[in-house]
Amino acid sequence: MSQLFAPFTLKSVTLRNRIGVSPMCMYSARDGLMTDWHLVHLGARAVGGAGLVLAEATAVAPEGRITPGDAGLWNDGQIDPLARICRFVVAQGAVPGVQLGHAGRKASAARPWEGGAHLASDGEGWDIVAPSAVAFGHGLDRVPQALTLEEIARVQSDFVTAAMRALAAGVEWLELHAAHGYLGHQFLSPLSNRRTDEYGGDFERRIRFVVETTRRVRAIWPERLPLTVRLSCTDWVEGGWTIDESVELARRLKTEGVDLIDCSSGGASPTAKIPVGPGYQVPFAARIRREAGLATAAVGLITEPAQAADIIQQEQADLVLLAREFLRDPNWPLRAARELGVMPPPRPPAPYLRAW
Ligand code: XEN
Repeated sequence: MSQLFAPFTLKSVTLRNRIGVSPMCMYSARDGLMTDWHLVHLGARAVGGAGLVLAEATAVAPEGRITPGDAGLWNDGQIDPLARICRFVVAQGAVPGVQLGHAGRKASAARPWEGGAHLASDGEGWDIVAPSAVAFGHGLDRVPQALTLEEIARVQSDFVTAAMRALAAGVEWLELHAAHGYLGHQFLSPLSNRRTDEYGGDFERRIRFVVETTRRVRAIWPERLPLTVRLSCTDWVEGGWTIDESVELARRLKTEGVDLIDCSSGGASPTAKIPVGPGYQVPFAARIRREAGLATAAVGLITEPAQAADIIQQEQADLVLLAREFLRDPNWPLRAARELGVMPPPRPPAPYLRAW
């Protein structure tokens, strides 16, 4: 049988297969509250057979939202809408997860379909913060305020409190977002981190924010539940964050109790030349898995059932996370099982049985 449909156990959580829904921003929340849109978006993919359903980058503080439409977990009122989604996802046989994030200098932007540029703080936007007062550029041109040490500690506390709310909502798989040029990644990358204190400079100092935040979250996140970190494994820019650094960071995160690295790339620089193609980030997942001895998830232009099955078969990653392909086909896992001839085929929900 294709190993793509073999169960995967991480801590006390077992996924029915190796297929996850990658966290995808919907920009459709109101005041950080997930809406019916999120229930249908995430619920449909649980119905479609995904093993893991990860909700989008969810802001730990209002100023950490990418856009005014981002989901959040910065207040207790935001627990219930997420809890409703978790209950539905579990009822479909999938595991519900959430990605916690802070956008840093990429915050306060218009939704992509409204242009994606920074919103002014005297309009719909808000003041933005980052490791250093360096703008991203290309429409995200506002210069962020460099975080003080007190403010860094405050953001880390926000991650902890948001994680506690996720737990209260019934989330069983927690991912910390340290990729795609958002706050955690902004600390890691020399392109965005120009600090001269203990949070910037050499590798040890640039990783401090992510390592400390992870340690503080792991301290309250139950040992029985997986904690994962998404990394941009390279900036694809000379002088930027590298795959070698990602391997070493993964080793450190393993000792902090991280269970899996979700291996993406890019997002730190608008001028990066990224060789986008089928499975282009898979080699990062393979290297970290092999050299850091940690489970990995592969993501990025994984679209074909045979391609996904190969990644798992060749032990390049423990999981595949699909993003845009899941938008095209919420039933991708059921279709993949049929194409791969998986026996016995996974059962769709009873009301859909006659279509499969
Ligand atoms: C390098 C960008 C990867 C794709 N995106 C990721 C997002 C939102 C915008 C698009 C994220 O991680 N929240």
